[in-house]
Amino acid sequence: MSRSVSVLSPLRADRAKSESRRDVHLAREAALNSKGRGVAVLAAGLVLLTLPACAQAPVPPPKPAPAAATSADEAGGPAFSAWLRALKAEARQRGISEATLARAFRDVAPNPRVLELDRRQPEFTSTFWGYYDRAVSPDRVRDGRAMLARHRALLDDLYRRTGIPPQVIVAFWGVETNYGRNLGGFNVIEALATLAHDARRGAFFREQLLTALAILDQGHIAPETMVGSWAGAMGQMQFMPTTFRDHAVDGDGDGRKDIWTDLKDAFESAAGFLTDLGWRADQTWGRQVRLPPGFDLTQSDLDVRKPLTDWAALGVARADGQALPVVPGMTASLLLPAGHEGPAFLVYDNFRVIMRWNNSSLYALAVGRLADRIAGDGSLVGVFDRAPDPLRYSELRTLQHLLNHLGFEAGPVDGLAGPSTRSAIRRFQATQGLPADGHADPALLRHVQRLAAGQGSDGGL
Ligand SMILES: [Ca+2]
Repeated sequence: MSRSVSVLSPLRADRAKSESRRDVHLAREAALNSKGRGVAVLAAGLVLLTLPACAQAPVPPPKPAPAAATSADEAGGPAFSAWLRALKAEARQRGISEATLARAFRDVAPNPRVLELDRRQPEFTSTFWGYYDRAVSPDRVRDGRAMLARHRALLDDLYRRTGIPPQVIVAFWGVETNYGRNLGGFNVIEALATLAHDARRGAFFREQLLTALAILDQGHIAPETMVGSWAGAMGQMQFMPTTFRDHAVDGDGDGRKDIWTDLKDAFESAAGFLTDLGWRADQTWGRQVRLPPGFDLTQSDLDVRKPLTDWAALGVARADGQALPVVPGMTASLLLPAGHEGPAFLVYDNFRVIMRWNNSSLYALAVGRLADRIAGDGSLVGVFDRAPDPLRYSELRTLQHLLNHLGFEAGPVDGLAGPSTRSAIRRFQATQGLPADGHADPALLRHVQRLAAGQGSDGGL
């Protein structure tokens, strides 16, 4: 085997930690799928290839294992070696020192595990409960409250200067790395070099790699301790290198932006990033709400924005039944992430700020709710079926095909529950006398299949 294995084995001992990150990434991808985007560039700089695009694009077969290297330069084989020489030449042109390059790339070779994680294709779409109950678990809430208490002085000082509430910083920290317990077990330079050398999204990851090298060259962190996710998200708050470049802050004034081991730097950087993304200090992210009987569910869409006063006029109240706050000029959207039988949320501008950090409404709901729980709020109000069956991606495509077949115009059969699919579901639900929440789930698919098969048969399921 190449010598990279022995060098990286301590990191690979952390694989179990990176596996728990995987669920977060899967949920991110599934949520991105619902946005109907091919390659989504997240605000944090994370790029995640969405699965249907993944399924449609020609996916190169896994590369053979690298041949045994005879020198560090040849680690990963001659093709990688030649690619690396060109990469280093570009890095030198950007002013990165020879010493940094030598140290950063010592024993670096393409990591098959990174490619494996990059190419995985989950079978099931994410459900709200599947994501939420892990991201906002009782342990996560308890630990978050302990972390809030432990770092209170630091966080209060940050709040006074930036307006970002302490519980919001702690919630991002909890969702991103479980309060620093899971920074990812990958050597960032090796992971990024693997993805940059790979053909699929090489240009994006090449820029991330060159940026990571500049971060090393500036002395913020040593190459050996620059660990991150398989996709190169780094430190306590999982910043991609370009996010670090544009938003990281030296909180303690020691000249280094150490978002890996210095919490002052990490918290300050998160607050700076949120400020740059447009966080409004005078508002929260949103809240759980109660809908009146007979509410027009077609209004539940992130694309529908109304003043709070309009929602109140439609009978929307706080979850406990109290009236909504009256804030002139404040707009909100209504979300039913688990369909009409699940909880309802009104979300505000700061919800969209969270989605600029990570473009997933499930992620944003988890961060917002975890922040509220850490600050002392109770569980969601209501009794819900928390274990609905997830829908397979293949079933979502079947659903789209059948909706099109029945004349409901769901758009391309792409396995993405985007706006056109949701609209088609709403129209179908309306004709069937079902609550028009636009929510795709196995029960809806069975209903559509029955209709398509005619005569009320079970449609072959
Ligand atoms: Ca510092």
